[in-house]
Amino acid sequence: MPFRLTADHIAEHNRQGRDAVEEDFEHLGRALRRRGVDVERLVARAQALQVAVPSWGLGTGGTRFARFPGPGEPRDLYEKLEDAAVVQQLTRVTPAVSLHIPWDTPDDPAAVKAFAAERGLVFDAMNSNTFEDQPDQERSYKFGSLTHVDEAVRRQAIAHNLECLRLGQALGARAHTVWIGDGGNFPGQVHFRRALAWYLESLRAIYAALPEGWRLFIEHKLYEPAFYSTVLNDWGTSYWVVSQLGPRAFSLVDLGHHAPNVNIEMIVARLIQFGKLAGFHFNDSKYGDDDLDAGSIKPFQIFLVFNELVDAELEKTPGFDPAYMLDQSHNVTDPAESLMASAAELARAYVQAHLVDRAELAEHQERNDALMALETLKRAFRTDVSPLLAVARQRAGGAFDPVGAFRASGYRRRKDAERPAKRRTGGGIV
Ligand code: LRH
Ligand code: MN
Repeated sequence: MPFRLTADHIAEHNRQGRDAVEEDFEHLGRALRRRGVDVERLVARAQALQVAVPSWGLGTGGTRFARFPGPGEPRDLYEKLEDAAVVQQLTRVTPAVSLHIPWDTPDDPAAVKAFAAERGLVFDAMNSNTFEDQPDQERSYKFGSLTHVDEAVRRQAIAHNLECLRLGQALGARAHTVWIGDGGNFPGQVHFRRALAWYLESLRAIYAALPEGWRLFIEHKLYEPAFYSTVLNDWGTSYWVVSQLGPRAFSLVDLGHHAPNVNIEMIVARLIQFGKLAGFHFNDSKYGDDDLDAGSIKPFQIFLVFNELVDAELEKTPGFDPAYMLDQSHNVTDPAESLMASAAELARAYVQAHLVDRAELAEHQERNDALMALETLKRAFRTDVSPLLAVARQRAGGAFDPVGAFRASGYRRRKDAERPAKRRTGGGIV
């Protein structure tokens, strides 16, 4: 029988850390009470956060130079779901998995759905892939897909997206994300206006096939794999397209898809105000689309993004229902550990954003007191909410310290014994 992490493993590890966490939690509770904040309200917020993990993030990622697989790698969709279940068991904020097709095409959707459900998992947004050619593919995507000059290639790419919708329906998903790498490497290679017109025309065909109750997410990206022009290059173009498509189309923000130093939290505020925010692919980056662990490079930026999200949440902004997903490439860490740490960083930023005294902030903004306005945000960001995040996880059946409990269980070592490396099936960012 494949090894499975049990509640006993988690309880055993929690026992070791209980006294310290509870002491810190009491202390934090007292400090917050002095600020007029009820720590239990924040525990409930921490437990309410739901983040989807990317199926392609459960195996070791790589770069164009190399990929160095780790021990006990998941070798197929079922083993990826096993690992995703462990991430959920320990963090209690990642009950959904986002599949990438054809990297993780379910051989038997009903069986995969049951396998996932038995492990407390559901399926989040589907992801299509027309940025690489499949062995049996008739026409190449070398020069584009949904915006290719050849209508037959565009039709082939549309058909692939419709197949993703069909698979997603069988799995119980309710959203579909389209990211394409279409663009050019040299001036003159792509006609900017015609390419965008073909993009909209192709997306209209996908939008028209959306199942009842589904949402369509489109994901912009400044560059890569195209290095001169990208058809869906920025949030403005994305907003125009989703406005043309209709009420069930939204713009998804991948934090790594912007030029350095772009004010992403302001883009988030815009898309919220325009009622067109799909949600996020959370990760972090130093230079380009590095797909590093969320909160590992710019934790203040993730806090400022959640500050905009919580502001809208508290104002009960109509139609505000963002989908939170991680989209990372784990090249040098254990993928499960990175996903657990990243999910915890999102919960931290979300709870800290709920710590912002918004009445005080509004006063400082009214009085143009820039310093005190910033100080009001920084006070929340400086608050170490680790004890309440740990208690929130433990009360929900998870671990005070997910990575610690994961390592203590020997899960990866045991999987290494169970999963003799075989030729890797299923893709992922290489
Ligand atoms: C593109 C992207 C997109 C996924 C891919 C794996 O950079 O962010 O969301 O399809 O990564
Ligand atoms: Mn992404």
